[in-house]
Amino acid sequence: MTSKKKVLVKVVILGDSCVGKTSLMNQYAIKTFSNHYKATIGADFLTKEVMVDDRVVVLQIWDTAGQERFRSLNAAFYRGADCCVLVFDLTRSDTFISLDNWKEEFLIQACPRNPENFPFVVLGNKIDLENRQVTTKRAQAWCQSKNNIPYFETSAKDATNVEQAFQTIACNALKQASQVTDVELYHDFPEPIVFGENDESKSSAKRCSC
Ligand code: G3D
Ligand code: MG
Repeated sequence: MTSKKKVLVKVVILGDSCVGKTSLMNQYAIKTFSNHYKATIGADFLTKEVMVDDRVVVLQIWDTAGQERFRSLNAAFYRGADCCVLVFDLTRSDTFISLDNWKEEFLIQACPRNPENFPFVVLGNKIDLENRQVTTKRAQAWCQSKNNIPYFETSAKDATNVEQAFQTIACNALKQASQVTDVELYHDFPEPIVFGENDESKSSAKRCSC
């Protein structure tokens, strides 16, 4: 087995229960959506490789195992994160209002070196549903007021904007991780981890640019 130098970045996904965090991660990393999905099962994170400019980035995406319901996430969940994805449900304005708390909780727990410039990305999920309660304008205004956080409206169900959102997440996580010294940044990894059955998901890495 050959070994390549790759950059590992950690991404955490936060937001109220049932907004679609696990479904988004699965849609991106495994390209599946299950209407019957009930809870987060198994591993604490998934990994997926992407090309950002000329670098292979291993995105380590951390999802909660349902503890967000009790606001009792372990400190290890937040530690060392390079990007935080805040998810709300476009059909439930209470989940949008919660973003302030999730952002604050992240900054308290993760304690990043430069909290003002820490990269967040906001996803308004379930765009495929009709009964929306949060307008694009309202969500964009919130993001702009928080130092211009990138905003995407997504559907984990039909994959709308999921790839695009995670490309931005990967780019911003890499920029954040690049502020760490190269010694800390580079890791030796075996050949790509493969998800899914189809040929597309077996290709080693997706390409994007910042
Ligand atoms: P969570 O991880 O944030 O708690 P889940 O959320 O990913 O478990 O999703 C919660 C419910 O929302 C699930 O429905 C899931 O199928 C649904 N869901 C997630 N994303 C979308 C989306 O983009 N569109 C639609 N229409 N539904 C979505 P159930 O019924 O299994 O609880
Ligand atoms: Mg979940």
